[in-house]
Amino acid sequence: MNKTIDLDMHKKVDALFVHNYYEQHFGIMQISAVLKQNGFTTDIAIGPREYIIKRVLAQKPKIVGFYCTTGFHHKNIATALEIKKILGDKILTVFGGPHPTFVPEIIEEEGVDIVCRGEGEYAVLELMQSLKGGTDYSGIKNLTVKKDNRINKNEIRSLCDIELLPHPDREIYEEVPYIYGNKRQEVILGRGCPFNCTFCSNHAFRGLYKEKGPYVRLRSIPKIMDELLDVKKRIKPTCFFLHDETFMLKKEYCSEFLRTYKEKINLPFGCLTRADIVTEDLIKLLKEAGCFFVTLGIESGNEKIRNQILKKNLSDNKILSCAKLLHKHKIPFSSFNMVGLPGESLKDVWQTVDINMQAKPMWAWFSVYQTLPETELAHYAVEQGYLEAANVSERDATFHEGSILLRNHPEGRKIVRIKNIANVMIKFPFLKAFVKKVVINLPADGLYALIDKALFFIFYYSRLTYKQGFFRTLHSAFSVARRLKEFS
Ligand code: B12
Ligand code: SF4
Repeated sequence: MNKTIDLDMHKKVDALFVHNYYEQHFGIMQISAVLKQNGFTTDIAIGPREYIIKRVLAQKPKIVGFYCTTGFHHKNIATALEIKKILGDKILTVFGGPHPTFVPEIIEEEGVDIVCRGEGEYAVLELMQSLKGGTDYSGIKNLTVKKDNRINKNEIRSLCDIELLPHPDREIYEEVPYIYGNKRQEVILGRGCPFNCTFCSNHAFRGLYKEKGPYVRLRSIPKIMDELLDVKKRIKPTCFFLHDETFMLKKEYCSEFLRTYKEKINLPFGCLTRADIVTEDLIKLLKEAGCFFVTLGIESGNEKIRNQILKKNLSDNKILSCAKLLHKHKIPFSSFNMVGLPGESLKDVWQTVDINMQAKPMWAWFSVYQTLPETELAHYAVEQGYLEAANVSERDATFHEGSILLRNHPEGRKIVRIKNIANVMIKFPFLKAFVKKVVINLPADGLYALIDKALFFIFYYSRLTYKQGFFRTLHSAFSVARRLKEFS
């Protein structure tokens, strides 16, 4: 990409947003839609630090807004500091997303002017209106504001009525062709999840929003259809992916959604679910509506870890019967699994491989567990002495490679090797004995990581980029790999 031409293309804007991965981001698309509805201009910059700084200088926004998940915050804070060093008071750096929500103390960092805790649509709108009108913005709800050497931490506002929000602003990605023109378009039907899994931020979000309105919300089906029809017309995707964790929980809503989707949209779609909410009737409905892929969480093969430590509340039986039904109705699926959980032994990790060998997913997604701030499992890891409290938000490797928790584990390297070769064993179970005896004792870590990536492309990525053709899929995979490298 020629960055000079690229920069010339980008006009002056009111708000410029930044995030660190190469996928659509709903939080930013939603904030941008509300800003545009109110007459403000927005854009997005994705790329290495120098590129983001050039874009800020070229587009002269009033605010630069960073979406931040835990682990990526250091890089964003460093970029913000560089921007502040050049532009000083001419710009405000605003941080939002899960990390600033749970660690608002990042406001003390030199480059950070404002932190947004929780939902950002109306907080950012009020901020922009205040900047336009020249009024004081230090008391806006959800914002923690550093101004005139003082820090104002404001209260959390009520949860917004998502039915009243405009459709997410997909146009913000117009200059990022791989995202905007992606043949697989992402969709979110609602917000929130009612479960209490200890490793996930959902219970922490629910705590933040206590008495601020219903946490689990779904948009009306006509509103969603209106959005999808519009996307279908303008972007011409070959499939959709529904990112909601639990839209199938409400049986009536779900049946009505699937029936209307088939009638009005009629494109293949993938979705997430939990094994314990899937019934045979529901699977039939999914199949009829065009579902080509399902992802479900197994997390750990050890039932005690899964239910007592992770509080997943899901039995082996439920997982295996759900897998059986999906195979019966020919809906391919993938599973989410974690290794390196606090207190987990090598034997427990083998159990996770075993349950996947029985369930036979098309792809078993294995990642190394990373602690998330304000989650029950992170508190447990600290209480049990597996981790210093100060390290909960720190990362010394990506979730593919390792974690601070695993660093001190006597079998840490072997656990990562099992993670990297797990899918080979799931596809070719006869290799398990050989892997267990020989392969995990050989220090060929680079090779195992390569095998993991190659299989990921063949079994998983090609399916998720449904019907894009081999070369486009290959191109997409390389674009993502190249971009990820830029951020590492
Ligand atoms: C879809 C999704 C993804 C997608 C797309 C990301 C996205 N956000 O769209 C993909 C697959 C890429 C992804 C990747 C990852 N994800 Co993810 N993801 C989600 C999920 C399920 C939904 C996000 C979403 O769209 N929510 C709906 C929108 C409307 O809400 P929102 O994003 O929170 O945005 C609102 C506010 O946060 C705020 N806001 C957001 N951005 C900004 C920016 C500014 C400037 C301001 C002011 C406000 C603001 O306003 C928004 C509107 O109200 C969430 C779960 C969740 N409950 O949020 C996890 C979640 C965000 N993911 C999580 C994680 C851990 C990851 C990964 C690290 C996983 C991994 N192992 O790779 C990567 C990190 C990627 C990265 N580089 O940051 C964690 C983050 C926890 C944390 N403390 O950081 C979450 C919370 C799930 C969990 N396990 O608890 N993810
Ligand atoms: S079911 Fe999924 S989204 Fe819901 S709390 Fe558990 S891990 Fe989080």
